[in-house]
Amino acid sequence: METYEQLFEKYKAAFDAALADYLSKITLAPDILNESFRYSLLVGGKRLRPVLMFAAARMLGGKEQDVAPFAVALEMIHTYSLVHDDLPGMDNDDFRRGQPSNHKKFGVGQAILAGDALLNEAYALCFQESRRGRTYLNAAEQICLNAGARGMIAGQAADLFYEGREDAGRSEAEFIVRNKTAKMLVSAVTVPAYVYGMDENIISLLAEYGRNLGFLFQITDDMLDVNGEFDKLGKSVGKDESEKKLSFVRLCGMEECRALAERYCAQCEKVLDVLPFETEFFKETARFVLNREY
Ligand code: GRG
Repeated sequence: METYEQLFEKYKAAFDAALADYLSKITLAPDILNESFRYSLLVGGKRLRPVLMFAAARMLGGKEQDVAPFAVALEMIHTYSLVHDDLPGMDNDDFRRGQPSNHKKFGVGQAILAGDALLNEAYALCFQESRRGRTYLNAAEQICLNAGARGMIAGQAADLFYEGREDAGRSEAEFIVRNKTAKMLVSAVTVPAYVYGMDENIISLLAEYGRNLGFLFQITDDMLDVNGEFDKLGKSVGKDESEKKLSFVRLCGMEECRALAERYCAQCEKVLDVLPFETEFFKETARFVLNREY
């Protein structure tokens, strides 16, 4: 029996192979776009979203290859969001995944374009997959909705808007997390269920897990911004405080954040217990996120 870590690494390796395969088929011009596009994709990252997507495919009786192009598309969208988030007009971060952020290496203009290219190529992949049939089309639509103006972008817009505003509170913070962080995780776990044409009840339980994991993920992210280490995180720390972000730490303090994170973790496990599948990997993932140092 494989341990959780071995299983995680197996899915991660399968994803890296799928990404390498995708990249081997495209060469972008000019060279600077080709380089900036690949740089942020290949510089590292936990690959949490594709790993969850592959694990969900297996849990539902399918295999990694069934959803590999969607996993590549989702990680490309995630990567574009990080490239744009690091720009001076947004979070202004010089490091990401332990390396200089895209704009530090290629300049602001090229980094904007690298992000745009990642997003558009991801959509092209979603369109290609949609040709496989209606269930793939449904899956592709979810990826686009969750990443777009009714999802991650809405969360990011609110995140920027509420910076430094004393009148913003818990419901605004929840809007940010639900959209900016959780919806991408909802995509990760629900896409295989859409592809396999599972019923609404299964999809909504998986989405509920993704939402709870998203809150857990963001709360631990906020806490790591206070007590995490640059060497482990690969990105700057202490920025939420200096930029007066509407973070959970700012709203509740560290102690209450830990209790809240534990509650979201327990909620993840509770939802998983209702699913008629072997869900241990997903429970372990919630516990990993609860205790993560990176
Ligand atoms: C620019 C539209 C737009 C959105 C940006 C991703 C994002 C939204 C902002 C980054 C800041 C942040 C705290 C986002 C919440 C989600 C999050 C913690 C992303 C980082 O994900 P990880 O830790 O990154 O999975 P790796 O590098 O491991 O892939």
